[in-house]
Amino acid sequence: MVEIQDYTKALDVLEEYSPRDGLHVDALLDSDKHGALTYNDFLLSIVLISRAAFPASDVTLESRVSRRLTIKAPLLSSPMDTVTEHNMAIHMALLGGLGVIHNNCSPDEQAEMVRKVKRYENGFILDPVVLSPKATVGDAKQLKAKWGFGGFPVTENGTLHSKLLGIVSSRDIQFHNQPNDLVTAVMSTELVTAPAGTTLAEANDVLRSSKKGKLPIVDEDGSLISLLSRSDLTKDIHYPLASKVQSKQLLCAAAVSTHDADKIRLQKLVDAGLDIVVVDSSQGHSIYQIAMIKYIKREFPQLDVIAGNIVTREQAAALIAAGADGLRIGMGSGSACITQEIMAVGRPQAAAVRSVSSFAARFGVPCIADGGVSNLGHIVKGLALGASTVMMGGLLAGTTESPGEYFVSSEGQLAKAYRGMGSIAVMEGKGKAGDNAGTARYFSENDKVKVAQGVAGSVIDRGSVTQFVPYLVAGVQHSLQDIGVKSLDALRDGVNRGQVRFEKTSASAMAEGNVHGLHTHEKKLYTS
Ligand code: NAD
Ligand code: CPR
Repeated sequence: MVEIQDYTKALDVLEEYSPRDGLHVDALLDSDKHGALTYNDFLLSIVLISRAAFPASDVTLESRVSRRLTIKAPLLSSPMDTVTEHNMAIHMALLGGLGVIHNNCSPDEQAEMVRKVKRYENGFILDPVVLSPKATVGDAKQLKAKWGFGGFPVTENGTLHSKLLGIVSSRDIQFHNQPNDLVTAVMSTELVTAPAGTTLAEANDVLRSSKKGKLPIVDEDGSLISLLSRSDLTKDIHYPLASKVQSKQLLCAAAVSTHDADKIRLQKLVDAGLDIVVVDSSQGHSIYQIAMIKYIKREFPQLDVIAGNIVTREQAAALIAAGADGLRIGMGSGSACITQEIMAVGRPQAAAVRSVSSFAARFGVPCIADGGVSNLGHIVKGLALGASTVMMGGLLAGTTESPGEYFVSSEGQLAKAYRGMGSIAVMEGKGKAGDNAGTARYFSENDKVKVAQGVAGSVIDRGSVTQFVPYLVAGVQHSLQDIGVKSLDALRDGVNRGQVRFEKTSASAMAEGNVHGLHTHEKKLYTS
């Protein structure tokens, strides 16, 4: 029998129900009731935020990566030697995210990578590579190979703030087969320049109309004070989300360990222009890490420090008290990780993210949900639980921009190496291809027996991050559109106020939520 005849009363009748359908996030993550959960154990279910119509492209994903620095796409690549070197860091930053350069290399090599990221895109290039009139064509070719760009100004003293004599462009040297000839023999001397004080917009106009590749900015004596590059202009158009600092250089992050020797490494990274340092350890709550955070805050107050890895409020409190500007959450959740199996420590990632990030939020300290992300939905879940950004290793290791070469796997698929940073291969200093070309990390070298916390393996080809990351960004935007929120702040607010609800899933519910019952299917995730 129908109890209520008047269907227009449906919304009024709904008000009689309390609590609302679905679970509040804290009820979902009540470990007394449900145990500790991870991403696959729940779904965002009932969305009570009213759905004003707006396109997914209206959703902004701007989020803080550390106390002082904000990025437009909340996605980070992990400081692992099969994931993030300069090429990945440059592309992650161009696409609005951030790559953290690994430290399984010499301090000089790591600093060189930081330098490459910082030099990659500039508004005004304040420290351009400058040649002296005594430099040869061979020198210019070597510099082009090293930096990946050509177009070097030549000044009287071979330095900035010295009289500009000409510019050696890539075309000037490309087919010049006399490497010992001086650059002055091939450089262009008919230069279009702009005076000191020119604004970026004015300088861009001059570059556009001059059709030249580079625009030197000179003072009244004709001395070079900075440079503007045409290729940087087009990068601005292609990469509207790019993560930049005020100088318009790309944002750059790199990892250091808690070992004392890494203080020298850090100085080199800072000299190369580092913006964010990630103190990398499997167990962040240690006297070593606390000492390192305090040292960095004292010696490099301009640098934001991300500390970790941690999974509990207690660990978070210790690192926040030491001065951490951001926290990295995840112990044992990584795809190449055997920490939980071998060490019996860790925490399911959803429980860890909620617990740490809700505590850290009270101090305005943003958190990174690191590890265990194997699909787009996991990114949304990490963000919904309170993380400001999400860090990925395995998901990005198969992209063109990760270090290492593709190879054909025994199953005939294109693949790349991926390995945990506490795997035997890394501890023994094996190169990424399994050779001995790597640099042994500074582990507990006194230990006679090396105990692995991760494995070495491979992941399949994922194409370029220039397609993959925009797919992840668009996917998160669509998810937030479904939820009915236009920003990550609104998402977190909706979750905390119980407007965005959750549902705990079961194994059979998960099976239902995935493709099932089809004879065959192709799982194509995106087109671009
Ligand atoms: P670590 O450098 O933090 O620790 C290695 C050893 O050195 C430990 O025994 C530690 O106590 C010791 N140590 C650290 N600082 C010291 C100091 N100043 N003086 C004396 N001894 C010191 O490296 P790790 O924790 O073994 O991690 C190695 C890598 O593997 C990292 O990249 C880490 O992110 C990764 N990892 C991550 C997880 C995870 O769950 N997130 C788990 C395992 C490994
Ligand atoms: P996935 O994105 O591959 O799931 O996880 C990446 C994260 O795994 C890294 O950012 C790091 O925190 C963690 N990790 C790296 N090496 C590890 C080892 Cl040897 N053991 C456990 N976790 C590791």
